[in-house]
Amino acid sequence: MVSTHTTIGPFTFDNCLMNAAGVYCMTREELKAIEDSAAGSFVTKTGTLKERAGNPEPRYADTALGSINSMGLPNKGFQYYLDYVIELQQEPDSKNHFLSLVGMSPEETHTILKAVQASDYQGLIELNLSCPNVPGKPQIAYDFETTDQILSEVFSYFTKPLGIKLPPYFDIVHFDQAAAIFNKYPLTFVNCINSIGNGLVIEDEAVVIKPKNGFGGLGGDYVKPTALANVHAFYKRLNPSIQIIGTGGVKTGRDAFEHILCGASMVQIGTALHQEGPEVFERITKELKDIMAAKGYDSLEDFRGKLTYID
Ligand code: IRO
Repeated sequence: MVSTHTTIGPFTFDNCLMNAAGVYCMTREELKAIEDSAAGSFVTKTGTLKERAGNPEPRYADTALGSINSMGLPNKGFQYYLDYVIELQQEPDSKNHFLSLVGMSPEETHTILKAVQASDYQGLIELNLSCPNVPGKPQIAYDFETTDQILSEVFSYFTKPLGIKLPPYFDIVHFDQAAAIFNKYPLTFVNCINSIGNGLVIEDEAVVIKPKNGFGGLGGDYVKPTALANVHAFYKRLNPSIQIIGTGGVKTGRDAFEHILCGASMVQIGTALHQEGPEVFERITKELKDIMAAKGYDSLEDFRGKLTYID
C-alpha cells in the first residue's frame, strides 16, 4: 500500500532512495551492489575526461557527526561509467541511472558531454558543479557568471535529460541569484547539496585527512539543516519542471521524510551508505514507509513540498 515510488523527468524509480555521488560508485562492482540493493537507482562517481588518481590518503574520515573528505576527484574516466550504464540499460530489469560528470575545465566538460550526447546512453546526467576538493579549482557553482556560461553552452548542443549537483548556498540573495540562472535552462533537476566545502575536523592535536592540511568537504549530521534549507529554497524558486534531489545528512527514514517534505523527489545517501554499506537502503526505506503509514500517506505526492510554517 505505502510506496516510495518516484519520478525524475521521464524516468520512474521504484524507490526514491539512492547513493550520493562519490560513495559506493567508483567501480562496476560497487555500482552493481547498489543496483542489486533496495536503492531505486545509482549515480556514478563523477567521471572526468581522463582517469584520475585523486589526492593522497588518508582522504576520507568518518567522524562522530558525519564525515570529512578530500578525495580529489579520483575516478576511472567518464568512458568507464558511460560504458557500464549503457551495458546495464540493455538488461530488461535494469533500473534507470544517473551518470555524474565534469571536466577539469569548461572545454573538457563540453568534450565529455558531446561524447555522451553522441552515445547510446538514454538515462539521466548529473553535471557536478560543486566539487570542493581539487586544489586550485574553485567550486564552479559559487561563480554565477561561469555557471551561466557553461549552462548556456551546454544547452546549445545537449538534449538528453541533465541536472546539476550544487554546492550549499548560505545567503537568501544567493538562492535568488542562482535560481534566476537555473530557471533560464531546461534542467531536469538540481541536486542539493554537495558536501559543505573546506571544513576542518581535528582529533587530539591533528587533522584527520592528509590533503589540503586537513581541509575537506563535510557530510552527515553537520550538513542536514543546510541541505534541507537548500532543497526547500530551490523548490520554492525553480520552475516546477525542474525537480529537486535532496542530499545531505540522511541516516534515518525521518531524515528522508524531511527532505521530501522540503520538496525533494529523490533522496541520496552518502555518509550513512559509507558507514553501513548498501543494506542502509532497506533500513531507511522501511523507516520512511513506517512514518508514511503512521501519517496515512500512501505516496510521496501526499507530502512532498508540504512543509508548514508558523503564521
Ligand atoms: O573529492 C571528491 O572527489 C569530491 C567530489 I568530485 C565532490 O563533488 N564532493 C566531494 O565531497 N568530494
